[in-house]
Amino acid sequence: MKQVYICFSTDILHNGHLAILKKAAALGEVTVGLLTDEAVASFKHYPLIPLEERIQMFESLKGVSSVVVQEELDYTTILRRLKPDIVVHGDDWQVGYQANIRQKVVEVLREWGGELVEYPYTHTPTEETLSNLDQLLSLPESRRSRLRKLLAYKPCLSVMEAHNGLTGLIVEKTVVESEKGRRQFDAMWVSSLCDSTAKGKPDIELVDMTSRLNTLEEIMEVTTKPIILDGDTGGQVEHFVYNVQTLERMGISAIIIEDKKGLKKNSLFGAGVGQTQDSIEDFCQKITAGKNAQKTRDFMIIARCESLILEQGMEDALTRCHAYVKAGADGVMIHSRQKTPDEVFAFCKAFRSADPKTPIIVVPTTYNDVTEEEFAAHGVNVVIHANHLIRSAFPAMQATARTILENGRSREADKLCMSIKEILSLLPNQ
Ligand code: SPV
Ligand code: MG
Repeated sequence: MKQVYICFSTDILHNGHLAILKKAAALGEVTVGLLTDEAVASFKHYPLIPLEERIQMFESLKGVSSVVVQEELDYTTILRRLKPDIVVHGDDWQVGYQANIRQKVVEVLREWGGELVEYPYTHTPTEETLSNLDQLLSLPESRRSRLRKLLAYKPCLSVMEAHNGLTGLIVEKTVVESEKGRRQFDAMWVSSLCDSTAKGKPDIELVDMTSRLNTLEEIMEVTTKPIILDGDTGGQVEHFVYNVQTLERMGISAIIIEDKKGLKKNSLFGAGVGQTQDSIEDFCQKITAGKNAQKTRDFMIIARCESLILEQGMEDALTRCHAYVKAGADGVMIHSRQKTPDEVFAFCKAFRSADPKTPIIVVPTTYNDVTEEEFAAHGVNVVIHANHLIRSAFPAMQATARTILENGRSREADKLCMSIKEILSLLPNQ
Protein backbone atom coordinates (compact mmCIF):
# COMPACT_ATOMS: atom_id res chain seq x y z
CA MET A 1 0.00 0.00 0.00
CA LYS A 2 1.26 3.47 -0.89
CA GLN A 3 2.29 5.85 1.86
CA VAL A 4 0.53 9.22 1.66
CA TYR A 5 1.54 12.36 3.56
CA ILE A 6 -0.64 15.40 4.12
CA CYS A 7 0.09 18.37 6.36
CA PHE A 8 -2.51 20.47 8.19
CA SER A 9 -2.17 23.79 9.96
CA THR A 10 -5.83 24.15 10.80
CA ASP A 11 -7.51 24.14 14.17
CA ILE A 12 -11.01 24.52 12.78
CA LEU A 13 -11.92 21.49 10.70
CA HIS A 14 -14.35 22.04 7.86
CA ASN A 15 -15.75 20.10 4.90
CA GLY A 16 -12.87 21.12 2.65
CA HIS A 17 -10.35 19.43 4.97
CA LEU A 18 -12.47 16.29 5.26
CA ALA A 19 -12.93 16.11 1.49
CA ILE A 20 -9.19 16.28 0.85
CA LEU A 21 -8.51 13.69 3.56
CA LYS A 22 -10.99 11.35 1.91
CA LYS A 23 -9.20 11.74 -1.41
CA ALA A 24 -5.83 11.15 0.27
CA ALA A 25 -7.14 7.99 1.94
CA ALA A 26 -8.23 6.66 -1.46
CA LEU A 27 -4.57 6.84 -2.57
CA GLY A 28 -3.08 4.81 0.31
CA GLU A 29 -2.23 4.83 3.99
CA VAL A 30 -2.41 8.39 5.29
CA THR A 31 0.02 10.02 7.68
CA VAL A 32 -1.11 13.45 8.79
CA GLY A 33 1.54 16.01 9.69
CA LEU A 34 0.50 18.75 12.10
CA LEU A 35 2.40 22.01 12.32
CA THR A 36 3.60 23.11 15.74
CA ASP A 37 1.84 26.09 17.36
CA GLU A 38 4.93 28.11 16.59
CA ALA A 39 4.90 27.24 12.90
CA VAL A 40 1.17 27.98 12.60
CA ALA A 41 1.53 31.35 14.33
CA SER A 42 4.41 32.27 12.03
CA PHE A 43 2.08 32.56 9.05
CA LYS A 44 -1.45 32.97 10.39
CA HIS A 45 -3.02 33.40 13.83
CA TYR A 46 -1.94 31.79 17.09
CA PRO A 47 -3.80 28.44 17.05
CA LEU A 48 -6.90 28.37 19.21
CA ILE A 49 -6.41 24.66 19.82
CA PRO A 50 -2.92 23.69 21.03
CA LEU A 51 -0.87 21.03 19.22
CA GLU A 52 -1.57 18.24 21.76
CA GLU A 53 -5.32 18.62 21.27
CA ARG A 54 -5.01 18.93 17.50
CA ILE A 55 -3.11 15.62 17.51
CA GLN A 56 -5.99 13.93 19.36
CA MET A 57 -8.50 15.53 17.01
CA PHE A 58 -6.77 14.21 13.88
CA GLU A 59 -5.97 10.79 15.38
CA SER A 60 -9.66 10.17 15.78
CA LEU A 61 -10.51 10.97 12.14
CA LYS A 62 -11.51 8.22 9.73
CA GLY A 63 -8.87 7.43 7.13
CA VAL A 64 -5.94 8.72 9.22
CA SER A 65 -3.51 5.96 10.19
CA SER A 66 -0.95 8.06 12.02
CA VAL A 67 -0.23 11.61 13.08
CA VAL A 68 3.23 13.17 13.25
CA VAL A 69 4.47 16.65 14.13
CA GLN A 70 5.92 18.82 11.38
CA GLU A 71 8.24 21.35 13.04
CA GLU A 72 8.69 23.75 10.15
CA LEU A 73 6.63 25.17 7.28
CA ASP A 74 9.29 23.68 5.03
CA TYR A 75 8.58 19.99 4.37
CA THR A 76 12.18 18.89 3.65
CA THR A 77 13.06 17.40 7.05
CA ILE A 78 9.81 15.52 7.58
CA LEU A 79 9.68 14.20 4.01
CA ARG A 80 13.26 12.89 4.14
CA ARG A 81 12.34 11.11 7.39
CA LEU A 82 9.07 9.56 6.17
CA LYS A 83 9.87 9.15 2.46
CA PRO A 84 6.19 8.98 1.43
CA ASP A 85 5.18 7.84 -2.07
CA ILE A 86 2.66 10.67 -2.34
CA VAL A 87 2.23 14.12 -0.81
CA VAL A 88 -1.29 15.51 -1.02
CA HIS A 89 -2.06 19.23 -0.90
CA GLY A 90 -4.74 21.67 -2.05
CA ASP A 91 -3.87 23.53 -5.24
CA ASP A 92 -3.89 26.88 -3.43
CA TRP A 93 -0.14 27.10 -2.72
CA GLN A 94 1.25 27.92 -6.12
CA VAL A 95 1.71 31.63 -5.52
CA GLY A 96 3.49 33.88 -3.02
CA TYR A 97 5.92 32.52 -0.42
CA GLN A 98 4.13 29.13 -0.47
CA ALA A 99 5.28 28.59 -4.05
CA ASN A 100 8.85 28.12 -2.70
CA ILE A 101 7.69 25.58 -0.15
CA ARG A 102 5.85 23.71 -2.89
CA GLN A 103 8.85 23.77 -5.21
CA LYS A 104 11.05 22.25 -2.51
CA VAL A 105 8.47 19.48 -1.95
CA VAL A 106 8.61 18.61 -5.63
CA GLU A 107 12.42 18.52 -5.57
CA VAL A 108 12.71 16.46 -2.38
CA LEU A 109 10.12 13.92 -3.59
CA ARG A 110 12.24 13.43 -6.70
CA GLU A 111 15.02 11.96 -4.52
CA TRP A 112 13.03 8.69 -4.16
CA GLY A 113 10.55 9.03 -7.02
CA GLY A 114 7.68 10.33 -4.91
CA GLU A 115 4.80 12.30 -6.35
CA LEU A 116 2.86 15.46 -5.46
CA VAL A 117 -0.92 15.21 -5.91
CA GLU A 118 -2.90 18.42 -5.75
CA TYR A 119 -6.66 18.78 -5.51
CA PRO A 120 -8.68 21.92 -6.08
CA TYR A 121 -9.08 23.78 -2.81
CA THR A 122 -12.80 23.61 -2.21
CA HIS A 123 -13.51 25.68 0.84
CA THR A 124 -13.43 29.39 1.31
CA PRO A 125 -14.25 30.37 4.85
CA THR A 126 -17.37 32.47 5.12
CA GLU A 127 -17.36 35.99 6.55
CA GLU A 128 -19.17 34.49 9.50
CA THR A 129 -16.45 31.88 10.19
CA LEU A 130 -13.75 34.54 10.01
CA SER A 131 -15.58 36.89 12.31
CA ASN A 132 -16.23 34.03 14.79
CA LEU A 133 -12.52 33.27 14.74
CA ASP A 134 -11.67 36.93 15.40
CA GLN A 135 -14.13 36.98 18.27
CA LEU A 136 -12.54 33.91 19.83
CA LEU A 137 -9.04 35.34 19.43
CA SER A 138 -10.10 38.62 21.00
CA LEU A 139 -11.69 37.12 24.12
CA PRO A 140 -9.84 38.47 27.19
CA GLU A 141 -8.34 35.11 28.25
CA SER A 142 -7.19 34.20 24.79
CA ARG A 143 -5.66 37.58 24.02
CA ARG A 144 -4.11 38.12 27.46
CA SER A 145 -2.23 34.81 27.50
CA ARG A 146 -0.88 35.07 23.97
CA LEU A 147 2.02 37.38 24.76
CA ARG A 148 3.60 34.89 27.16
CA LYS A 149 3.03 32.09 24.62
CA LEU A 150 4.71 34.08 21.86
CA LEU A 151 7.63 34.95 24.13
CA ALA A 152 8.09 31.28 24.95
CA TYR A 153 8.91 30.26 21.43
CA LYS A 154 9.82 33.31 19.34
CA PRO A 155 13.32 34.64 19.83
CA CYS A 156 12.23 38.24 19.31
CA LEU A 157 8.77 39.79 19.06
CA SER A 158 8.02 42.72 16.79
CA VAL A 159 5.66 45.19 18.46
CA MET A 160 4.09 48.23 16.84
CA GLU A 161 2.40 51.26 18.35
CA ALA A 162 -1.34 51.83 18.03
CA HIS A 163 -3.20 54.79 19.48
CA ASN A 164 -6.79 54.34 18.24
CA GLY A 165 -9.06 51.90 16.40
CA LEU A 166 -7.71 52.80 12.99
CA THR A 167 -4.03 52.38 13.88
CA GLY A 168 -4.97 49.19 15.73
CA LEU A 169 -6.41 47.87 12.48
CA ILE A 170 -3.23 48.79 10.61
CA VAL A 171 -1.08 46.90 13.11
CA GLU A 172 -3.52 43.98 13.04
CA LYS A 173 -3.77 43.64 9.29
CA THR A 174 -0.44 44.68 7.82
CA VAL A 175 1.30 41.64 6.37
CA VAL A 176 4.33 41.45 4.11
CA GLU A 177 5.27 38.38 2.14
CA SER A 178 8.71 37.59 0.87
CA GLU A 179 10.66 34.46 -0.02
CA LYS A 180 11.44 34.10 3.68
CA GLY A 181 7.74 33.81 4.51
CA ARG A 182 4.99 35.99 5.92
CA ARG A 183 5.74 38.72 8.42
CA GLN A 184 3.30 40.51 10.64
CA PHE A 185 3.45 42.29 13.99
CA ASP A 186 3.20 40.11 17.08
CA ALA A 187 1.62 42.63 19.41
CA MET A 188 0.61 46.26 19.91
CA TRP A 189 2.16 48.97 22.10
CA VAL A 190 -0.21 51.59 23.40
CA SER A 191 2.26 54.39 23.97
CA SER A 192 1.71 57.28 26.38
CA LEU A 193 3.43 59.60 23.91
CA CYS A 194 1.15 58.64 21.01
CA ASP A 195 -2.03 58.38 23.06
CA SER A 196 -1.35 61.90 24.41
CA THR A 197 -0.23 63.36 21.06
CA ALA A 198 -3.33 61.99 19.31
CA LYS A 199 -5.36 64.00 21.84
CA GLY A 200 -3.19 67.10 21.33
CA LYS A 201 -1.78 66.83 24.86
CA PRO A 202 1.78 66.61 26.27
CA ASP A 203 3.19 63.27 27.45
CA ILE A 204 3.18 64.09 31.18
CA GLU A 205 0.59 61.64 32.58
CA LEU A 206 -2.02 64.32 31.88
CA VAL A 207 -4.18 61.89 29.88
CA ASP A 208 -5.65 59.97 32.80
CA MET A 209 -6.23 56.24 33.16
CA THR A 210 -9.94 56.49 32.31
CA SER A 211 -9.02 58.03 28.99
CA ARG A 212 -6.23 55.48 28.42
CA LEU A 213 -8.75 52.68 29.08
CA ASN A 214 -11.07 54.19 26.47
CA THR A 215 -8.23 54.10 23.93
CA LEU A 216 -7.57 50.47 24.82
CA GLU A 217 -11.26 49.59 24.46
CA GLU A 218 -11.38 51.26 21.07
CA ILE A 219 -8.38 49.26 19.87
CA MET A 220 -9.54 46.00 21.42
CA GLU A 221 -12.94 46.23 19.80
CA VAL A 222 -11.46 45.88 16.31
CA THR A 223 -8.30 43.77 16.84
CA THR A 224 -7.13 40.41 18.20
CA LYS A 225 -3.38 40.85 18.79
CA PRO A 226 -1.99 41.04 22.31
CA ILE A 227 -1.50 44.50 23.84
CA ILE A 228 1.31 45.98 25.92
CA LEU A 229 0.32 49.17 27.72
CA ASP A 230 2.77 51.96 28.40
CA GLY A 231 1.79 52.57 32.03
CA ASP A 232 4.09 55.60 32.57
CA THR A 233 5.23 55.53 36.24
CA GLY A 234 2.30 53.35 37.28
CA GLY A 235 1.17 56.23 39.52
CA GLN A 236 0.52 55.73 43.23
CA VAL A 237 0.88 52.15 44.44
CA GLU A 238 -2.71 52.23 45.71
CA HIS A 239 -3.93 53.18 42.22
CA PHE A 240 -1.53 50.85 40.43
CA VAL A 241 -2.84 47.66 42.07
CA TYR A 242 -6.35 48.62 41.10
CA ASN A 243 -5.37 49.38 37.51
CA VAL A 244 -3.50 46.07 37.19
CA GLN A 245 -6.73 44.21 37.93
CA THR A 246 -8.73 46.33 35.50
CA LEU A 247 -6.24 45.79 32.68
CA GLU A 248 -6.04 42.10 33.39
CA ARG A 249 -9.81 41.76 33.31
CA MET A 250 -9.94 43.56 29.96
CA GLY A 251 -7.46 41.14 28.40
CA ILE A 252 -4.35 43.36 28.26
CA SER A 253 -1.23 41.17 28.30
CA ALA A 254 1.32 43.44 29.94
CA ILE A 255 1.95 46.84 31.46
CA ILE A 256 5.35 48.50 31.41
CA ILE A 257 6.05 50.94 34.22
CA GLU A 258 9.08 53.22 34.42
CA ASP A 259 11.20 53.93 37.48
CA LYS A 260 10.55 57.66 37.63
CA LYS A 261 8.57 59.76 40.08
CA GLY A 262 7.10 63.23 40.27
CA LEU A 263 6.04 64.90 37.04
CA LYS A 264 6.93 62.44 34.30
CA LYS A 265 8.33 63.83 31.06
CA ASN A 266 9.02 61.90 27.91
CA SER A 267 12.34 60.00 28.15
CA LEU A 268 13.55 61.19 24.77
CA PHE A 269 13.99 64.70 26.27
CA GLY A 270 16.85 63.16 28.27
CA ALA A 271 18.34 64.16 31.60
CA GLY A 272 18.09 67.94 31.34
CA VAL A 273 14.35 68.41 31.97
CA GLY A 274 14.14 67.72 35.68
CA GLN A 275 13.05 64.09 35.74
CA THR A 276 13.62 62.15 38.95
CA GLN A 277 14.30 58.44 39.21
CA ASP A 278 12.42 56.52 41.86
CA SER A 279 14.39 54.73 44.60
CA ILE A 280 15.05 51.04 43.99
CA GLU A 281 13.18 50.21 47.16
CA ASP A 282 10.00 52.13 46.34
CA PHE A 283 9.90 50.95 42.74
CA CYS A 284 10.40 47.33 43.82
CA GLN A 285 7.54 47.75 46.26
CA LYS A 286 5.29 48.95 43.43
CA ILE A 287 6.23 45.96 41.27
CA THR A 288 5.60 43.49 44.08
CA ALA A 289 2.27 45.09 44.97
CA GLY A 290 1.19 44.82 41.32
CA LYS A 291 2.26 41.19 41.07
CA ASN A 292 0.39 40.35 44.27
CA ALA A 293 -2.74 42.08 42.95
CA GLN A 294 -3.05 40.24 39.65
CA LYS A 295 -5.37 37.26 39.48
CA THR A 296 -3.98 35.25 36.56
CA ARG A 297 -0.54 33.84 35.70
CA ASP A 298 -0.75 35.41 32.24
CA PHE A 299 -0.54 39.09 33.01
CA MET A 300 2.96 40.59 32.89
CA ILE A 301 4.39 43.56 34.74
CA ILE A 302 7.52 44.80 33.02
CA ALA A 303 9.93 47.17 34.73
CA ARG A 304 11.42 49.96 32.66
CA CYS A 305 14.78 51.27 33.71
CA GLU A 306 15.63 54.91 33.02
CA SER A 307 19.23 54.85 34.35
CA LEU A 308 20.82 55.21 30.90
CA ILE A 309 18.40 58.00 29.92
CA LEU A 310 19.17 59.84 33.15
CA GLU A 311 22.93 59.22 32.79
CA GLN A 312 23.26 57.16 35.95
CA GLY A 313 25.57 54.61 34.37
CA MET A 314 25.54 50.95 33.41
CA GLU A 315 26.16 49.61 36.91
CA ASP A 316 23.09 51.44 38.19
CA ALA A 317 21.00 50.09 35.30
CA LEU A 318 22.12 46.53 36.00
CA THR A 319 21.68 46.75 39.78
CA ARG A 320 18.20 48.15 39.31
CA CYS A 321 17.06 45.65 36.69
CA HIS A 322 18.22 42.65 38.72
CA ALA A 323 16.44 44.10 41.78
CA TYR A 324 13.25 44.64 39.76
CA VAL A 325 13.28 41.02 38.58
CA LYS A 326 13.80 39.87 42.16
CA ALA A 327 10.78 41.99 43.16
CA GLY A 328 8.67 40.08 40.63
CA ALA A 329 9.04 41.91 37.31
CA ASP A 330 8.28 39.61 34.35
CA GLY A 331 10.65 41.48 32.06
CA VAL A 332 12.92 44.52 31.91
CA MET A 333 12.80 47.32 29.43
CA ILE A 334 16.11 49.11 29.03
CA HIS A 335 15.66 52.54 27.52
CA SER A 336 18.30 54.59 25.70
CA ARG A 337 18.34 57.75 23.60
CA GLN A 338 21.79 57.22 22.10
CA LYS A 339 22.21 57.25 18.34
CA THR A 340 24.05 53.91 18.44
CA PRO A 341 22.99 50.67 20.13
CA ASP A 342 26.32 50.29 21.99
CA GLU A 343 25.07 50.93 25.53
CA VAL A 344 21.98 48.77 24.99
CA PHE A 345 24.10 45.90 23.65
CA ALA A 346 26.51 46.30 26.59
CA PHE A 347 23.55 46.16 28.96
CA CYS A 348 22.16 43.04 27.28
CA LYS A 349 25.49 41.22 27.50
CA ALA A 350 25.99 42.02 31.17
CA PHE A 351 22.35 41.39 32.13
CA ARG A 352 22.24 38.07 30.26
CA SER A 353 25.42 36.79 31.93
CA ALA A 354 23.57 36.87 35.27
CA ASP A 355 20.02 36.29 34.05
CA PRO A 356 19.66 34.07 31.00
CA LYS A 357 15.90 34.12 30.70
CA THR A 358 14.02 37.24 31.87
CA PRO A 359 12.74 38.96 28.72
CA ILE A 360 14.59 42.12 27.67
CA ILE A 361 12.54 44.78 25.89
CA VAL A 362 14.02 47.65 23.85
CA VAL A 363 12.59 50.76 22.19
CA PRO A 364 15.02 51.64 19.40
CA THR A 365 13.67 55.03 18.33
CA THR A 366 17.06 56.77 18.16
CA TYR A 367 19.29 53.76 17.38
CA ASN A 368 17.09 52.35 14.65
CA ASP A 369 19.75 51.07 12.24
CA VAL A 370 19.58 47.77 14.08
CA THR A 371 17.25 45.05 12.78
CA GLU A 372 15.09 42.85 14.97
CA GLU A 373 17.26 39.90 13.95
CA GLU A 374 20.36 41.67 15.26
CA PHE A 375 18.59 42.53 18.51
CA ALA A 376 17.61 38.88 18.89
CA ALA A 377 21.27 37.89 18.51
CA HIS A 378 22.05 40.18 21.47
CA GLY A 379 19.46 38.49 23.67
CA VAL A 380 16.61 40.98 23.18
CA ASN A 381 13.11 39.45 23.29
CA VAL A 382 10.83 42.33 22.34
CA VAL A 383 11.44 45.25 19.99
CA ILE A 384 8.89 48.07 20.31
CA HIS A 385 8.46 50.48 17.41
CA ALA A 386 6.99 53.03 19.77
CA ASN A 387 5.71 56.02 17.84
CA HIS A 388 6.00 55.50 14.10
CA LEU A 389 2.36 55.50 13.07
CA ILE A 390 1.61 58.86 14.65
CA ARG A 391 4.91 60.33 13.44
CA SER A 392 4.19 59.28 9.87
CA ALA A 393 0.52 60.32 9.98
CA PHE A 394 1.25 63.82 11.28
CA PRO A 395 3.31 65.17 8.33
CA ALA A 396 0.99 63.43 5.86
CA MET A 397 -2.07 65.13 7.35
CA GLN A 398 -0.27 68.45 7.60
CA ALA A 399 0.70 68.33 3.91
CA THR A 400 -2.90 67.62 2.91
CA ALA A 401 -4.22 70.49 5.03
CA ARG A 402 -1.66 72.90 3.47
CA THR A 403 -2.42 71.75 -0.06
CA ILE A 404 -6.15 72.40 0.39
CA LEU A 405 -5.50 75.86 1.87
CA GLU A 406 -3.08 76.76 -0.91
CA ASN A 407 -5.49 75.75 -3.67
CA GLY A 408 -8.83 76.66 -2.16
CA ARG A 409 -10.06 73.19 -3.15
CA SER A 410 -9.19 69.58 -2.46
CA ARG A 411 -8.47 68.23 -5.96
CA GLU A 412 -4.70 68.72 -5.64
CA ALA A 413 -4.80 66.75 -2.39
CA ASP A 414 -6.27 63.69 -4.11
CA LYS A 415 -2.81 62.36 -4.92
CA LEU A 416 -1.93 62.53 -1.22
CA CYS A 417 -5.03 60.59 -0.22
CA MET A 418 -6.09 56.97 -0.20
CA SER A 419 -9.25 56.37 -2.23
CA ILE A 420 -12.54 56.13 -0.35
CA LYS A 421 -12.81 52.55 -1.60
CA GLU A 422 -9.43 51.63 -0.10
CA ILE A 423 -10.14 53.21 3.26
CA LEU A 424 -13.49 51.46 3.41
CA SER A 425 -11.90 48.11 2.70
CA LEU A 426 -9.70 48.48 5.80
CA LEU A 427 -12.71 48.69 8.05
CA PRO A 428 -14.47 45.48 9.06
CA ASN A 429 -18.11 44.54 8.38
CA GLN A 430 -19.05 47.08 5.73
C1 SPV B 1 6.15 56.01 24.69
O1 SPV B 1 6.03 55.55 23.53
O2 SPV B 1 5.32 56.74 25.20
C2 SPV B 1 7.34 55.68 25.49
C3 SPV B 1 8.59 55.35 24.81
O3 SPV B 1 7.26 55.75 26.68
S1 SPV B 1 9.48 56.82 24.69
O4 SPV B 1 8.64 57.82 24.03
O5 SPV B 1 10.67 56.53 23.90
O6 SPV B 1 9.84 57.27 26.02
MG1 MG C 1 5.58 56.70 27.39
